[in-house]
Amino acid sequence: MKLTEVKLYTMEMRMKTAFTTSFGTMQDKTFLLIEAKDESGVVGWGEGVAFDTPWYTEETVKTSLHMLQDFLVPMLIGRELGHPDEVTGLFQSIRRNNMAKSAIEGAVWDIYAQLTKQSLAQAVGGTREKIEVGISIGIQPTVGELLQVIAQFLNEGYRRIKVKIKPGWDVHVIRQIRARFPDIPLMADANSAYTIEDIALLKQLDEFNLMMIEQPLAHDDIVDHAILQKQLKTPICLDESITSFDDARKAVKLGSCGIINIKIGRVGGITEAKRIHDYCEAHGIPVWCGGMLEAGIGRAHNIALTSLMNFVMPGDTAASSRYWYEDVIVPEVTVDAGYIYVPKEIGIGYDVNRDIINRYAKNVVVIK
Ligand code: OSB
Ligand code: MG
Repeated sequence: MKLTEVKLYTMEMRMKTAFTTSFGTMQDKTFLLIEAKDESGVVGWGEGVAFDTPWYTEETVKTSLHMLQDFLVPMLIGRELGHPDEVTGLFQSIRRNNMAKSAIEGAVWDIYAQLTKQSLAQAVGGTREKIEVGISIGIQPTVGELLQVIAQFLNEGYRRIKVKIKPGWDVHVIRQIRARFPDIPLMADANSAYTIEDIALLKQLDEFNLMMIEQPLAHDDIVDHAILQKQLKTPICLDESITSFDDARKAVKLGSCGIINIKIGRVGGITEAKRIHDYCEAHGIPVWCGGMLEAGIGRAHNIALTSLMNFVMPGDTAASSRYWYEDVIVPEVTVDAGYIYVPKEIGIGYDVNRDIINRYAKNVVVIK
């Protein structure tokens, strides 16, 4: 495998509805698509999951573009690669910038799957035929509206409801959800909105039988989370705090969480995501696949990863139509009775729709 040309598309697509978390609201989504060509002519696709603001992590679309254009892609072009796992090693000399790394690494995995005539799921070692799907619901203007949105997604078959919380939108909201839906699989994601001073408040969430509380404390913390976890019955799930295999290993050792949300972009690629998956499997830590409001290519990569056996809890990778009027892949991702069927076709298992990509691409950079 040897890359000869890489195209970086800056996409601008408007989501059907705004998505609000404790850190802000997003609706017009800017993101990168990566088209990488191998010397044999095979084309692989990757998606950058950085947002245009550095709210979730420090990366943005522009920092990703800079890293890819000036450092990461030039390291790969013209270099013989035996396996996509080698990309992570090559990128070790570059600090962090995990979403930029992952965008091109995903395209290399796609090429590798095609060259070896496997589906991407098979190439990563996944064996599930279908994966369980949950939904992540942003903060709504009123609790009444939130209850309506939850009812609608339950009706569409989603198997787990995740709601976003923040100070002032937490215990009373969860109480009303539980009053209306006493038995649904329910969890809350704070996106780092609390501090260790909030232990008393967070302990109040224990009475609602949540599957987990996701990332209550600082985005880079595992120490306070370990202190908090000792005082909570509800498992903590770490998202932002896990940016690598070593982060996961240390968090598990410290007891900072009972569950890990794996996002390919946050940890720097599929290879690192698999390592975290395997470590957690060996240590009895359930994992699930988080989402970054992806378009179809990122969604397809998430589906392939989630076909690994320790993805035992429903993920956030919902149907394309939950986010987009039209997706960049054909067919779009659909959810059937709460499951996505893992494609068996060679590569990502969806066709890329170039008309749509060209329509929403605001800029294209070609690197040879
Ligand atoms: O914390 O998981 C998160 C969306 C944007 C940034 C961070 C998060 C999320 C979500 C939605 O929860 C996931 C999705 O539906 O793709
Ligand atoms: Mg999260």
